[in-house]
Amino acid sequence: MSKALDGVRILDFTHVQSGPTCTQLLAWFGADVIKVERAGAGDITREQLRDIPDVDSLYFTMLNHNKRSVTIDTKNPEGKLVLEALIQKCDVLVENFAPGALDRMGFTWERIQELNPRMIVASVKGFGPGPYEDCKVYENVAQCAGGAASTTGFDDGPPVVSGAQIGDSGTGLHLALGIVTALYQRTQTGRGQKVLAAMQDGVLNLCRVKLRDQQRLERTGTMKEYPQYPNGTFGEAVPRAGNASGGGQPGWILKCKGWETDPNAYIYFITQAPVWAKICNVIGKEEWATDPNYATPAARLPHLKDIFGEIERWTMTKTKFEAMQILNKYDIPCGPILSMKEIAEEPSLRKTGTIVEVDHPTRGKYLTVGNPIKLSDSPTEVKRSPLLGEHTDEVMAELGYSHEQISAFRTAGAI
Ligand code: CAO
Repeated sequence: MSKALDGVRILDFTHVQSGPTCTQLLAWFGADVIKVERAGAGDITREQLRDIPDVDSLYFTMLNHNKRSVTIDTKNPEGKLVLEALIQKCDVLVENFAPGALDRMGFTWERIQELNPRMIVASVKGFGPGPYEDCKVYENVAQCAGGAASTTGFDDGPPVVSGAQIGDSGTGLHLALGIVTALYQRTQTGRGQKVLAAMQDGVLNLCRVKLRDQQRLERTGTMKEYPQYPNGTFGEAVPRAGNASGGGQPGWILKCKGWETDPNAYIYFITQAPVWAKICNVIGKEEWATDPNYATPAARLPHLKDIFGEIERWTMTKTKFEAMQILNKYDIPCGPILSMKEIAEEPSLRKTGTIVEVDHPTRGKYLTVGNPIKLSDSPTEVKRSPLLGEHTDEVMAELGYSHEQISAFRTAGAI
């Protein structure tokens, strides 16, 4: 079966997490992704957080499926020649080097355009143009600079970063969309273009509702769905909302049976207005359905703490899965707090390919997250990540170099 991005060739100059997540997605959609790495070392994540000595780490393998790896020294004059040949042959160059690194290699936008005017040059940077544009950035820096950390956590504690890699993988997703959009525009203009996804921008895009709340706070001085209402105080900026629901449907995380020993025996419970009467029935507080202090969403807001306390008395008598089963019968929105162990063992996620077992020649079998985006006409087959330089000869031959030329490049230290 054909793939959505069949025929698209990507020169993948990415490393660590943000860029590799982007090119992995493109590879899953069928693009030929040629990862250029430094000879001898490769992407730094190959050796980071290793669980097996001398074997590519899970950090690397889980971010670089379906790619080919070539090793080129891009600072070697002959290495530059090979890179030029690749630029001429590829549709997209994706990179997430520190600001200016590509220019320092001699591959400015102008030079790349000279070599291939159809080339799309896609970059992840920490910040867009402005005071911080020259800064190196990692995940948590982006979460802090993009508004996620100041709005995450509890009111009486410090800012908190999320386990979701919204700075790295989130920006990789944004960049992937930019690339396919630029590829589409190229079908009409014939020209390449620059695509930039700044990590601060990506995180802020995902924190859009908090900028909404900043303006609501400035206008009204309060936000009734926040736990600070009605007894706490609001300052000038959006506060940390604990586990409050981001929208107009109040929610909170509640203890379930076993919470004393199991750190994940909790459920997220949403007191959605249309099912309020059903919630009252389930928890045995039928009178709340008609009591004017509880009957409407507005009347409930000042009592949310008590309401969740009462619901929790009920959830503590059930496991999170029992509670989920009962509540779903009544269409009451809720979600169990799943541990990574439970997710890894969940059969339905294996069935859909969201969790995949992959075999690797030196590591053996391991689990990974498959393509979360399912296309009916372009199914994803997750293939193991490449060994360092595994495809150097193959790609050099495709570029038209003879056996002798490849040997000469190798002797010169270019590849
Ligand atoms: N051959 C020769 N040199 C190579 C090479 C190759 N194949 N590949 C890379 N290099 C060189 C680069 O040219 C650069 O050299 P100069 O500094 O002399 O120009 C150097 O390797 C290292 O690049 P770097 O500065 O990007 O790497 P770093 O480890 O110091 O920084 C990071 C890493 C992630 C902080 C930085 O790349 C960055 O800020 N990237 C943009 C934001 C981003 O993507 N962050 C998310 C990372 S995931 O958490």
